[in-house]
Amino acid sequence: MTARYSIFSLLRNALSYHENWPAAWRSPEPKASYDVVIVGGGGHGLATAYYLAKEHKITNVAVLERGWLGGGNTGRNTTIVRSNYLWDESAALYEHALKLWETMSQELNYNVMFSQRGVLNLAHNQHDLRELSRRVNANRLNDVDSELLDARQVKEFCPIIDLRANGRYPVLGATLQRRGGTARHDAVAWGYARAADALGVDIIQECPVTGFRISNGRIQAVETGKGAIEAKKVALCVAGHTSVLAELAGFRLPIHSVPLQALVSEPVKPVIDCVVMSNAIHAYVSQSDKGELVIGAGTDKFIGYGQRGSLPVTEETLGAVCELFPMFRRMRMMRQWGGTVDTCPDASPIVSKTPVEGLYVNGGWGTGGFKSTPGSGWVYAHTIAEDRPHPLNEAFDMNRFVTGYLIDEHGAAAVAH
Ligand code: FAD
Ligand code: PYC
Repeated sequence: MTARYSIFSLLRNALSYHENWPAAWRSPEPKASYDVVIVGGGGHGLATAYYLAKEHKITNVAVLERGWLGGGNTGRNTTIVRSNYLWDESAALYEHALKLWETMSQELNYNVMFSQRGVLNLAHNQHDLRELSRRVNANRLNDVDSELLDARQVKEFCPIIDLRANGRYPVLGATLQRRGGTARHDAVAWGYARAADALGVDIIQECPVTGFRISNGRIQAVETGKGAIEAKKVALCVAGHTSVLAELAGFRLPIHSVPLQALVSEPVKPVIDCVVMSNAIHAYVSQSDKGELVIGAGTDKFIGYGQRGSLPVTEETLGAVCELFPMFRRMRMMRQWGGTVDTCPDASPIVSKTPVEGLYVNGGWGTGGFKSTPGSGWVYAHTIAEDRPHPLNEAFDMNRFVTGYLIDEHGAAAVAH
């Protein structure tokens, strides 16, 4: 910890009501031109900026965010981190990310509260059990820690689960990834922002990108609410709006955007010290350090860009959650919100060059991109710096929808896409 953030400075700022608290990053006016402009100031965009500066020594970089940092899905998700994906390509990418999570607080000198409390994925019928055991075997072949638990072991690991779940969702077993867990989502955005800023990256909020200047098939500049900004390279990182921005740049992506919602309860004493997910009932539960239950629901089944979800989805999720955890029945829900997730037909992301030279795309992470934040930024920075993918994201090229080499992760992607 530097002197600027020492215990004395914390005390001084507490006593002065934080009035002199130094800003964690600058807020410069945009320059006329940059080597790289990143569109979108969520975790992925900020991590990309950080790794461009740190790993590739490219520091003449701007991150343009239309609202505030982390105000998109980064600050709206339920913070589950794991790497237990089915296919080799995904396991390699998400496991790379998980390894970066394990050192992130030290790397950024910012406590992102990464807590490896273990993630359970429940099986409610024989089919679930077979699917999950296949995934456990595949994970182990890829050196991803993964265990198959029977019902008794599930109860030992998470005693408040009712295995009968009212007969509707009996628990027959589960997978467990012990290295999985949760993190504080906005701290991830702030940590990457502060570290990128310290390496010279300009972070510019309230700066929407409204168009692209393209000449002879090559990107020249972005048009923004603060005027045109020239750029040698432009990198899209606009979860929820990837297809909208791609269309502005003149190409189409097989992405559709849907609302996904979450809610938190009133805070209570610690009752659940792991993460429980169930694909069948589209619900996932953990408890935050403040004591709130963090509960995620399924997606709405229609395209929508409003950052909210519909009531029937919440009702269905809470009904099932109360059957799995009868002790939650009398708890009050305090807040509900939604995000817009952009999903690909194979429930895998796109991290790729595009038909426009110098323009790159990172999106389509759907309901599961928080866990990939460091890995995504790391491989995307490589792709931008070298103008070719890193081996870890080669398979996630947008051309897979032409070649047919899809990476079907519907089973591991958690919430139905
Ligand atoms: P964002 O944080 O959305 O950043 C994109 C940014 O681009 C936004 O800040 C937006 O304002 C900005 N932007 C958009 N258009 C423009 C423009 N024209 N100009 C400038 N800026 C623009 N994933 C998990 O791994 N685990 C989970 O538990 C999990 N739970 C989730 C629960 C919910 C309710 C939701 C909504 C998502 C969840 N996810 C989860 C998915 C995860 O949140 C996302 O995949 C991930 O945060 C995407 O990160 P990002 O940085 O790409 O996107
Ligand atoms: O990808 O693990 C996940 C997830 C959980 C809830 C939403 N996404």
